[in-house]
Amino acid sequence: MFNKIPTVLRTQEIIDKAFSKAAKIEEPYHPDISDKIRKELIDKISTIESTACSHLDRLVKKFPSSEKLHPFYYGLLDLMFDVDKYKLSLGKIQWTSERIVTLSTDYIRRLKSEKDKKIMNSWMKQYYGRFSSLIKNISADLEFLSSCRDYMRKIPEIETGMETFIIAGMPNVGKSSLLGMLTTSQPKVAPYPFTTQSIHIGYTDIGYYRIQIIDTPGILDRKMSDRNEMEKKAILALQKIEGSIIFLLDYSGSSGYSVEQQENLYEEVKKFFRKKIIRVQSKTDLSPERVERICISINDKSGMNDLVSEMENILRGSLVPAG
Ligand SMILES: Nc1nc2c(ncn2[C@@H]2O[C@H](COP(=O)(O)OP(=O)(O)OP(=O)(O)O)[C@@H](O)[C@H]2O)c(=O)[nH]1
Ligand SMILES: [Mg+2]
Repeated sequence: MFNKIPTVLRTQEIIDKAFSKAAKIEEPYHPDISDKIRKELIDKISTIESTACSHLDRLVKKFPSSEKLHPFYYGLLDLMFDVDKYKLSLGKIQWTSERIVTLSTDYIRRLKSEKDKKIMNSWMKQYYGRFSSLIKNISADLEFLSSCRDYMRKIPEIETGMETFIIAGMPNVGKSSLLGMLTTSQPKVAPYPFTTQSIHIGYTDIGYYRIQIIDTPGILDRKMSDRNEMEKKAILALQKIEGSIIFLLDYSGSSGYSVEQQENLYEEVKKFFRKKIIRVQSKTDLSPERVERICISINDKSGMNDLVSEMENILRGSLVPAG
């Protein structure tokens, strides 16, 4: 979605592009010199209008409108810049495009009923000036939208309509190994705003369902109180994704985190996300004592069927109204 936003030309670039196209217009031979000039000037105005307006209209069309954004994306955008300012800037761009059409129509109409070459040329000069100042008026908006675009393109593309499982747990408990086990192809990797980490997204089918699994290294593996405000909000955006959480607990001691630390994080994730959570004990080849109902080991590939059928139960349940 965000990859389709075109490069935002700046004020001077739009003016240069429009004027240089207009400069190339030349009427072929015409018996009447003032007819020739008139035709030429009218063509120039139409060219300037269409060059500028097609760029501005494309911006308005291709920048996602904030009302239609999924709350996940809205949350992340709102962190970075004022969404009201974003709306206002797009509105100004659209208004300017409409003004350029009106201005051009007006000058074309004046030229049509004029015979005097000098007057025609002076109108043309006036048109150039008024067109330029309309464009210069949106300088700051173009600048602003251009930086929005740079930011938006870095936001990970999550399929907001797809059933999703988010893998959480302390570092080193086996999250990435599990993602690799559950999904077939290489996961997509995308930097996550305001965190030092990237998220990894994989896809697979469970029963009839196409699902998305998100591995969140460095994101859901630390206490929220250790986070700054921006990080907290960026993490909270994940809450807006419909889905459930697979929480890995490593009782083998090999992750370097105590059971207590892991339970604390579990409580926090539960509180923050209020989503269904599947507790899964990992690395059971190292510590065979089963504590959780679902136990897996990546090394001896055990327990995957149990986990997958639990995921399927949740998927089925999500289609049945609660209660
Ligand atoms: N013995 C054993 N080792 C495992 C198992 N699952 C993962 N590991 C090992 O545990 C280590 C950490 O696994 P990762 O999958 O990278 O863990 P992670 O939770 O993604 O770690 P971070 O991304 O750092 O948070 C790796 O050396 C894995 O090979 C398992 O089932 N059994
Ligand atoms: Mg990992």
